Amino acid sequence: MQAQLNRILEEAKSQLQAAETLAQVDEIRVKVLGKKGQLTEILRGMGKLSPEERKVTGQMANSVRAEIEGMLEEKFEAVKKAAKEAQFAAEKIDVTEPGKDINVGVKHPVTITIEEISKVFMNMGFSIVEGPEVETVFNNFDGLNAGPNHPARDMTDTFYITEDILLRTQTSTVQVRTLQKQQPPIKVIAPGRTFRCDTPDATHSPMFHQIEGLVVDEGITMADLKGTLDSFAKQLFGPETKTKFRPHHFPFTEPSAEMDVSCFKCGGKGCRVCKGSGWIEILGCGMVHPNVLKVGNIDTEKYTGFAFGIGVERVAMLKYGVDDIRLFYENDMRFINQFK
Ligand code: 2NL
Repeated sequence: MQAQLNRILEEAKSQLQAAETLAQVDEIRVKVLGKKGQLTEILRGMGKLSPEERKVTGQMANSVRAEIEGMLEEKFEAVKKAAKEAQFAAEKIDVTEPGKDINVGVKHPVTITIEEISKVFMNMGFSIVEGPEVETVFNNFDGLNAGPNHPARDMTDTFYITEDILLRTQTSTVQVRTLQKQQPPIKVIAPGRTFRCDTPDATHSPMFHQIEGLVVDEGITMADLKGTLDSFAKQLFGPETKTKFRPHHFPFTEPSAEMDVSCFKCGGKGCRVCKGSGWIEILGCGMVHPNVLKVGNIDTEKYTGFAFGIGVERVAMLKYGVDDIRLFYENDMRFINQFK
């Protein structure tokens, strides 16, 4: 029986040494000290022994039990401590580790161009006005002196929603609203999205952006128009830039003109950007037609004005050397990220 006790002790010792988890330690406790444990069985069987044997074996059993209990306690604490250390190690935060890169967006080239153009005009005292993309036929055509038979009203050029409602084909609609709301002096630019029923190709898109400008005050002349737009061209394309005005026709201005700038790439000698001519067409402009001023009940004897319209994508394509307008709308990040 004493040999058995020794075996139990040695076995418990070696098993406890190998144990790694609380569950394993407890399993050993149950196996040795549990109700049907090895040691419990021996103590139970001691009744059959002679009093002397019982005394010696009892003492030994008690000391073995004490030793095993001590070892269990010790191992229990050790395993608990190891588990805690492992948890701390796993949860350790390295505050010196570099952070993950945040993917910050970039401005779209059309946005950059609108902001650049707007800044030039804001520095010259213009305010920015905005209006809806879904508009009345009146604000888009009649109010701009484009009579009932004007070709631009054609279904093939304009997205009509109903007979009286359409997607604006130019941002002049915002200026018609301004004329109706406000008496002169008026000095505004209207940037925004515009829509025309075009099949997309390298230079056409059914949705594009415009910035239109409008100035109305006493004594405004063609000289104000030329001075303002020449200064704008020099600020956007560089101080060496020259401008020239070619006669043109728009229903909402009289006289009307288109403004060309000397090529910012070759300086006017002729290159691929200006197609050899040395000049690049940049905007349409003119003196506001009296019929348009009348829409805002503005006294056409007292007040005159000038207006202009700039195609944003066209300017962006020229400035950044983009040869296909569709690239602006595909949102391929390899394209967009080049304008950081
Ligand atoms: C172009 C031509 C132009 C205007 C827009 C305008 C607005 C009012 C009154 C008179 Cl409220 N005119 N806008 C005038 C001339 C030309 O745009 O080719 N744009 C890309």
